[in-house]
Amino acid sequence: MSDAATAYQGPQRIYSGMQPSGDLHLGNYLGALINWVKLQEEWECVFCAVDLHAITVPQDPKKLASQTREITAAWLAAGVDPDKSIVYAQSSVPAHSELAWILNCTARMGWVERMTQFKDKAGKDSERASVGLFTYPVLQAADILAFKGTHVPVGEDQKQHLELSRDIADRFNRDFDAENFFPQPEPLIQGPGARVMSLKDGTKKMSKSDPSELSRINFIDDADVIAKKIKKAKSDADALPSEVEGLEGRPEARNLVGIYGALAEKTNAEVLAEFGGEGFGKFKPALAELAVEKLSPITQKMRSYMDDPAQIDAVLKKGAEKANAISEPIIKEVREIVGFWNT
Ligand code: AQP
Repeated sequence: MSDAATAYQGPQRIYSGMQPSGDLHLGNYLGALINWVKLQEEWECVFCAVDLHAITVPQDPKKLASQTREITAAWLAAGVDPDKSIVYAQSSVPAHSELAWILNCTARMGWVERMTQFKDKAGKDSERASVGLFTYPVLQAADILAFKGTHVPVGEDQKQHLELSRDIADRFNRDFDAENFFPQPEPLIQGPGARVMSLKDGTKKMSKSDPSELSRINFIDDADVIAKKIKKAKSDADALPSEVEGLEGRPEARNLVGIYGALAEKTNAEVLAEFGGEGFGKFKPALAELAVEKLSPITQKMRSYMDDPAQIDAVLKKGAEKANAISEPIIKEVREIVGFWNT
């Protein structure tokens, strides 16, 4: 931990978010959500459906609100408890947009230009990408800092964005002579599911925006679909090794073993102790059975939450009230620090 992080004296608070931009997948679950559920037992937690982030790429206005309800339903079904954690939609809390603008004036072009996720998402046609997609990581910094979030549970793909958030917090504190006003948020990248890869290519992360449905397991997939996707997952011709070192240079095998381990809460070594020497013909059905066993109860609960949108709306409304109550005084202080008139 850096000196700046240890010098921050405010309360410790977990902050994290997910985009309501499509079906939640196994990567989102194992990389982030599973940890959220555990962390809420010990920490003050704030979890946000980041719909402002979602519109950095085109979204169907007729579907966005229901996508926000759906992701909330998935969280509740997975065990996020709105009596323990604050659960809300980003667009219902004005602090995000206001602080994002201020931090856009703190962040440096060179820092944001280095972000690899923009390069990946914008692809070759970056001239046509939205400005919002470019400044996405600054909004992410604003999300966390509007709540003075100190710890951020995310998958490994978000590591670079978190480093930027730390730089922005530090720069703001120094530019405005506001020592330790913002904490430097620490990433919490935990567990064997921190980097779940595509089922079709073990070198690419599992992602909502992958055009191939077979590349990911979605929360809403039923047992047959899960089994089919695992059966069709890319693997190789060799048997599984007995030692972890034997996964070297076998990205698909490593990924499937890692998924099994994350679902079973076992290390790769423990999984290989059980399956070393077996071929994929035996391992894949065992993985499919485990995935169905773990995901089906969540999917069922999620569907029943989705049948009651008023209940989800009530959770989001209450969450927005609590979120505004935390973020408004922080933004008021930011305005004073920046020197705006009539703060
Ligand atoms: N493959 C993954 N392995 C582990 N964790 C992952 N996360 C995402 N993919 C993986 C984690 O899930 C959380 C929410 O992510 P998000 O919804 O904000 O968006 P994302 O990271 O951009 O997810 P996708 O699926 O990859 O969406 P697209 O395709 O739109 O870019 C984060 O904590 C993330 O680390």
